[in-house]
Amino acid sequence: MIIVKIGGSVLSDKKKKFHFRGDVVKRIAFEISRFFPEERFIVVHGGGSFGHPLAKKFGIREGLRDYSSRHGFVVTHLAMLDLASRVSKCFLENSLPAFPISSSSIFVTEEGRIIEGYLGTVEDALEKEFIPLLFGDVSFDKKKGIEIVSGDEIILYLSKEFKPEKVIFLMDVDGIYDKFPGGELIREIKGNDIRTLAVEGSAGVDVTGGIKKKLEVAMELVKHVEEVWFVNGLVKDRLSMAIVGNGIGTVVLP
Ligand code: IP8
Repeated sequence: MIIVKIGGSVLSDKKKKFHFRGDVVKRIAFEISRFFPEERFIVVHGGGSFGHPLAKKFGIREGLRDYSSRHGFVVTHLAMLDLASRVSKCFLENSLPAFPISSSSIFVTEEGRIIEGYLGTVEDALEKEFIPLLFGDVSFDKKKGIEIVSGDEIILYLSKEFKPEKVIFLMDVDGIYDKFPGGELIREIKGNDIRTLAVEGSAGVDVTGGIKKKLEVAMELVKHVEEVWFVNGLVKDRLSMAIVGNGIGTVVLP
């Protein structure tokens, strides 16, 4: 099994509200169609310019406070459903049955970390040769009432449960740099060496931590996964190359 994260910065220009790169997502789906169904996939996508600006506007991460936060919770979820439906249609156009599953319906968080998950629907979808399509979403949270559950947190949870051979993060740059901007691309790094890197931020609005959070997740992921790839999802064939194992990007190894 391979888990692919389509980063929000690949799906959309995070600086433009409700921006969607349909052509890019169709091409990503096409690349996956070369390997499916012989290889099983779970696809997770980020919030991009659909989820993050709304989560920020309504202060979702500040927890449940008043009617406005409830309103914002619904509006943010609806925007993510809209995005997931667009992604799913791009997959269908490539004859891939990507079935959207709302993360808010199957995960419960505590301060944004998943503490309970119902994976029966994901398992059923996999068993029946669908591609489960999950996405960063709002969540009901044990401590704060409401929160955001990021796609990266979802990938961590799924990887602990399903132990995929690979997790591939699609981003809008070629991989992880030792310094950004201006540094060198790191081709290979061990999970434990990640803490030596000084990487900051992400472009546009990102309420769930950007590249720094991704690296923390990668450190944790290599305890359950053999290879974690970071490749450029905007460049044709980078995903395919990572799938076959000779990718251009950064591979994090245990
Ligand atoms: O882009 C965040 O998911 P991420 C989802 O994977 C929302 O961190 C709703 C902002």
